[in-house]
Amino acid sequence: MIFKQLFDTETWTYTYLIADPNSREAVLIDPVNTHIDNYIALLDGLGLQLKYSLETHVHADHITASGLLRQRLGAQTAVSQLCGASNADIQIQDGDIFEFGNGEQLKVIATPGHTPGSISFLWRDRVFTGDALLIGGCGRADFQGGDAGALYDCITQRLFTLPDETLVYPGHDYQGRWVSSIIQERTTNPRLAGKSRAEFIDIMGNLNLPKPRLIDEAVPANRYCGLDEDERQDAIVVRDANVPVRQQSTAQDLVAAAKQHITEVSISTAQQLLQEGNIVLLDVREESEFAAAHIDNALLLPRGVLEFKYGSLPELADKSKAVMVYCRTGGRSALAAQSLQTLGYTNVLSIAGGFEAWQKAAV
Ligand SMILES: N[C@@H](CCC(=O)N[C@@H](CS)C(=O)NCC(=O)O)C(=O)O
Ligand SMILES: [Fe+2]
Repeated sequence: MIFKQLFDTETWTYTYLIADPNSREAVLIDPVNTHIDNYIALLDGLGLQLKYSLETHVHADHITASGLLRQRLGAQTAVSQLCGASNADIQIQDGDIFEFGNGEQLKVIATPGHTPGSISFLWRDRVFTGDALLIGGCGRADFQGGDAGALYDCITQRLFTLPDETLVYPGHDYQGRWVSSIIQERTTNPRLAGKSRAEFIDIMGNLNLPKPRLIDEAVPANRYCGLDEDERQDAIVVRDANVPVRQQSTAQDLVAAAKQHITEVSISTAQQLLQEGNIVLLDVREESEFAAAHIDNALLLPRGVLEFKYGSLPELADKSKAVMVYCRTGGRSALAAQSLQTLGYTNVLSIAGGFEAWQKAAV
């Protein structure tokens, strides 16, 4: 078998690659977005096909690469159903088994407490514990719905009951350690060895750790497999079983193709057209983006529901009237403009560079 433990020096995160050298099928556990190109090069170099990108939980300290791995390699993304990450391909439950290669199995053990959706994966003689059980420690339980009592229960009842020699591979280590074992943690982990549930809860309540640096950015992004708002909308991978994944269209390909069929206008032209009036301005971003800030007099029509909701806007009743669309950077609006043309609108424009360019021009 192929097994690699990878480390992200920025966030002290471990990522694991497991692969079957015969079938060439591979699995990644907890990939980090900044390493996407390294993963692709590694998989390519070893001639591997990524089947699953698995998460031990919704991370607070780094952004997952799973959405990018889905887009670029066609991997299936999976995270616990308790994580609120509804666009992951697989919503994991306790006891689920991921099969890959020639009969290889990764078994899911629910290990809540660091977060409600935290899970561990058991493969052969190894357990990947995410941030439930760390080497000589454990994940904190003071944010993201953490629960120290639940953490104590699952570590003592589900992890410490695995065979003594089971190797423990954690989601992080902040002191350069790589691997431990169940017997080592059960007998020497200072937060757990010989500690009662109440003592553990007390220890966990007094860690006084600062918030992870990236928490406000990472948690929302990880609920969408690590994709930002624009990428989520544009993350359309056309899957055709007859075409190898690497040759299939990516969101960028689809946007580039749409731009061949629509008319883009610069910010200054857009400003001028709005001043002249008699043009419908459509914001095709998500409601939350629109609520944060938008161009005056724009109407909200998110790209994802455009075909279903355009009929409810009286301003769009006349299909010969000029319509100008924008999004954050011009990708979604290119696709939206093309959709409007397909729906029969004859005079559609898309603002190049989107709202970001609009705001820059206003400074
Ligand atoms: N300093 C780190 C924070 C690290 C952190 O809080 N890590 C979490 C896991 S997401 C944890 O449970 N740490 C346990 C500990 O530090 O004892 C950062 O800013 O990212
Ligand atoms: Fe974590």
